[in-house]
Amino acid sequence: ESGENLWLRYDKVSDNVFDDYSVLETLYVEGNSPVIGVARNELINAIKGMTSVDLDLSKKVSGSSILLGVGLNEKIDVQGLEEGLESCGPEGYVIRRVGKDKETQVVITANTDAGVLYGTFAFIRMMQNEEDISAINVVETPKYELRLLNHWDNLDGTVERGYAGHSIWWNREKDFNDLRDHYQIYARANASVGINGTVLNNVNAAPEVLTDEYLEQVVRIADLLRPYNIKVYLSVNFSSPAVIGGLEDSDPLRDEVREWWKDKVEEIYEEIPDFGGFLVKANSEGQPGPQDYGRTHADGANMLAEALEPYDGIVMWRAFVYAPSGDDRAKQAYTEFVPLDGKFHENVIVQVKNGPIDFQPREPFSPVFGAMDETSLMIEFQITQEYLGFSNHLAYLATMQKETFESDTYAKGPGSTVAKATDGSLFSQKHTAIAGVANIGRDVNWTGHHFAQANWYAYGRLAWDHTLRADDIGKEWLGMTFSNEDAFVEPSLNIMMRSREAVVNYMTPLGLHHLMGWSHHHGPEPWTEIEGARPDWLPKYYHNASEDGIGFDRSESGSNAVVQYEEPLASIYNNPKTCPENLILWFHHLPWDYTMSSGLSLWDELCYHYYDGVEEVRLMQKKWDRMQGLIDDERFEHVRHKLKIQSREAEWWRDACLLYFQTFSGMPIPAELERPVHDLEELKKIKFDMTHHN
Ligand code: BDP
Repeated sequence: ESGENLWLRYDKVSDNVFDDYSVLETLYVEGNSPVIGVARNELINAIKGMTSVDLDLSKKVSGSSILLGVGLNEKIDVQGLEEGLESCGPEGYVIRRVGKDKETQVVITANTDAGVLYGTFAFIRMMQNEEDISAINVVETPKYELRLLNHWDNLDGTVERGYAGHSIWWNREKDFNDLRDHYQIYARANASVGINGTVLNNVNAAPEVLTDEYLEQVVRIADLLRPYNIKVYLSVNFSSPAVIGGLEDSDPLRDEVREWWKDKVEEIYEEIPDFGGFLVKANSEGQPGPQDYGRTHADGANMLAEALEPYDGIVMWRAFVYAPSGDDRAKQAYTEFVPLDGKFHENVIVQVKNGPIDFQPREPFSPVFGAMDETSLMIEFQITQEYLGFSNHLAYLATMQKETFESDTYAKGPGSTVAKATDGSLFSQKHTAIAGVANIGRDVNWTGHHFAQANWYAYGRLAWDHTLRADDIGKEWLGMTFSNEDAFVEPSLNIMMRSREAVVNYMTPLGLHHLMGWSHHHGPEPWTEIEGARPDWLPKYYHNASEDGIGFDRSESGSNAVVQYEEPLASIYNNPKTCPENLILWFHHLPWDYTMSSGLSLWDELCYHYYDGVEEVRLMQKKWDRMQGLIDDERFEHVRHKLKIQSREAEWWRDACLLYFQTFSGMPIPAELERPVHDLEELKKIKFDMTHHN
């Protein structure tokens, strides 16, 4: 039980549904493209695993059968099929069941082979979850057109912020063909949730990825993923023309540079006709970009867009920009990008992190959402847990992503959620897209922590449909990955659903952020001082703790970041009395004795949150221990072990932050709470060694 097969295990279904499921005996397939082939094989294997039935491939529609393919509406007269197909778009699907018992048909159809593939996986998922399939009538359309994973994989095989081993893509030890089976699991897993694109290398991109040596590998990967409807994309380094092309510079307005990109793009499309396009991190954290030549982000993005345009390629241009000398870091993406609204070519999508700073356990949504109505904007989430305990902590991220999706930007009045501001329903975007920074590595279970697989899964499900509920997705995943038994699913889901808030509480409650260790970002270091370091990379920049109080004043008396939000949000955030308390120290610097809505002082409230976080993890441990025997021992023990680490680290976080902040507040930890188990001076000496955690 290594976990390698993710949620695609296809174990035998229970007696409750067995009879109904095993009625389906024949399979009629329309079409024979590689994509349809994948759908067909998946269905055959899944049904075999779940019901032991070997589906008979039939050349005509007869008996109790499953029908799969494009254009079935012309073969079989089923009410509602036409309408479904008219509304489900290029990658959506329609599933209908007609007839009964031995004369029943399940029709899985779509406008394209890709839609059929997704419909097939959806049908399999229903069976994995033992749903009632006696009267299926489903029409589904994905909310975003491009649903991507971003791998932050380096060409030397390491993974930036990867906690599940080395890169699956850039690996010299093994021959591509030896990894084929493993890659196929990756491809199936993505197809099963509808992910249709993957960026193969780190946003901190090595220019060499565009040289023959590496492009060969890209071609191999593209060929392998194509039948699963997954396109490959590359992160590119803006200085590539100079570094690998030998040009004098990479000025986007110079003809020679533009030609170089056009030639490079042509070269790529010769080998990969459906290549997706480029992802670019420019003029951000030391990466080169158009501003090196006095040009704008739009100049840079448009140059690449022009090169890609003849092939329908896309540029995803990141808005993750900030400079140490500038204004409040939280304001900088908005300040730089909003004035460029309307200046980007149609095949450029500006990729914006969910929050204004950087993937913290809790941030408000980035104010860029809703503020650029003439630009295609996409949201970027981080699935890898850089700031949420690496692969050691169980933190189910769907609840966090839902929080962002459902945040109201008020861009076009109430109800203008971040989801709507990015999925094309509020603004007429040329393209809609979403990206998640992958948590995948070469660990046998792919993600280090068995429960981190849920974050890959849930991201994909939400990318398909952001209106799905986090608990429903969690339940699906548990059922497919471990067991459908209530005795297991209920408590385990409960653990998942409380996990993210637990992390927020023991790490950064009440809107605190970026208190983590210098550079590696693991563990608490609110005290860090590093000579000559960028101030905006140090926790003190964010928490501002002093004898006067704690928090970042982003109200109008401070950095005034609040005005980047639409009214009434700007006013709500501006006033500590109306600001949601879970973000209060994000927007305000408040005295230690400030009275919170609970009636407690800010200091006491902070203490209770930190202690709560630790208690929550202990509760998660207790709940998990009861799962023994309900699933296999191997995965049970693995998770148990990880929870122990999480519990210890939660205590470490709590003690470190509270003992450190106490040096300013001078106030006691409330009497009924247990005493810290660490000494501040001891904790300050801990030097985290990355090598043990990668
Ligand atoms: C930060 C990471 C850094 C990434 C950067 C990014 O610490 O490794 O390169 O985000 O998104 O959170 O570009």
